[in-house]
Amino acid sequence: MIRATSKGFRLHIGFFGRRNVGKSSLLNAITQQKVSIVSPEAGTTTDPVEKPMELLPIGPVLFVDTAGVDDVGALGAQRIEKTRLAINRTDIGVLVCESGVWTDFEEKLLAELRAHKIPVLVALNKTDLQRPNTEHMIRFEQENLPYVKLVATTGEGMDKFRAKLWEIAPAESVEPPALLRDLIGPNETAVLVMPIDKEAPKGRIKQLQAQSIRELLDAEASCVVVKDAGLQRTLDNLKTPPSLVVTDAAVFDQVARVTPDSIPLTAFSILLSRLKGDLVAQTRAAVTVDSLRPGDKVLVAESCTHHPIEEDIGRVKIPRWLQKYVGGDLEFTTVKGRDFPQDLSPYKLVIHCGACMWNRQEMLSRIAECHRQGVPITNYGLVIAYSLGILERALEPFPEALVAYKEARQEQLEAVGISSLADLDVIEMSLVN
Ligand SMILES: Nc1nc2c(ncn2[C@@H]2O[C@H](COP(=O)(O)OP(=O)(O)OP(=O)(O)O)[C@@H](O)[C@H]2O)c(=O)[nH]1
Ligand code: SF4
Ligand SMILES: [Mg+2]
Repeated sequence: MIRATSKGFRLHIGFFGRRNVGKSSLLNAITQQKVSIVSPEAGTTTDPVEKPMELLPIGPVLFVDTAGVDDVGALGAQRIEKTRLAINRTDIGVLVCESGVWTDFEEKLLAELRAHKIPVLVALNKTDLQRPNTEHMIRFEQENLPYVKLVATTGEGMDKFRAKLWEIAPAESVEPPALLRDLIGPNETAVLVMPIDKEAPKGRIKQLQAQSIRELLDAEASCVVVKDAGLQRTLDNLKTPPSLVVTDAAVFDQVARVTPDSIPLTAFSILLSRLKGDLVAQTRAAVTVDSLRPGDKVLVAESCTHHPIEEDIGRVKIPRWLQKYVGGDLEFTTVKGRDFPQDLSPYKLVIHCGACMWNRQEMLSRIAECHRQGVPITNYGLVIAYSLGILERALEPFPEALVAYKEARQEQLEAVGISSLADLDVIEMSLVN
């Protein structure tokens, strides 16, 4: 069974504003359902309320209604914090305000959304009670800030609201970037290696795997899906070698051993780094593994919560491979979902899962936060491939990342006094001999 579009592939549209301006009323008006509680009391919405919907012509979206940013008291501060976290995953920000009213709160929210490079639509609500202020509208026009006049309680202005959302929707939402369809041509074959371990969802395949199959079909390519144990037999049986092998990173080492060097090989999580994160930056971060020393702290972050299995990739396999590479014990901390430490200074490296459940904006926000604090952030597949000595191979399908990898390696070598990769080959050869 393949489920409906997961959250990670929906355009996230967040409603932000002061309390009582009509954010929840607007959510109910656009969805034509009573999704969020509405009341004249300020502070009705406490936790973000999410509603997935098919919004034509945009497609699958996720509306997120939030708590007002002018909330008060200790609880209020926690609610505001949750609203701030919602900004991290917002693709379009709807700044809801009462017609004719524009305070410091609206100004700061606008600055915050802009700082995140989020397209903003100002919703001037309650226009039945007060006319919009002309000066405000002149300012919006001068700043090219789109706005729309609404009465959320009656649904007035909703068509214009929908049209404006479509106007400012990022190009990516119209033509979603490729997971792997650009890596393979018509009539070619890709082999997808999917171990069915205890972590695999019961009776179905993961959304990411389903999307991979769909993209290969869209590319008029053939797709062979195998478990890791069946890979050798499959490769032996194929008359023409596949143009690409994509594996779950948990079995990267076995798959790399079985797949001939002439066949391009990568991992699902590396595809995810390109789709949801920043493959070049996360590749560079993988190389910083060389500066890890025994005793260093490493943060492993997963975007979703799942029950870890015995040979869990984040808790067991990555620590095992990485400690072997570093030659000593490292101190690992694992976090899940949105529980991410605010202070990253204790950590030398952050290793993130592919974030298949998240939209790109949320993963990019997390990467930006790590960069702001000067802590490198890489990804499961990249760090596994690096510690197994196969990252260069795994990056061959991605020329830009491959260049970044070689540059980063060169910089690392220079830092330890070896002038080129060729010199390193000579040193490694003489060590082997
Ligand atoms: N007259 C009028 N009242 C509105 C309009 N939109 C919302 N309201 C009313 O304003 C009050 C607050 O609406 P909500 O939708 O709960 O506002 P909110 O921004 O979600 O409020 P919090 O969850 O407390 O932050 C309710 O009494 C609504 O009926 C509108 O366009 N016109
Ligand atoms: S841990 Fe990350 S990559 Fe794995 S399923 Fe959860 S969100 Fe997706
Ligand atoms: Mg509300």
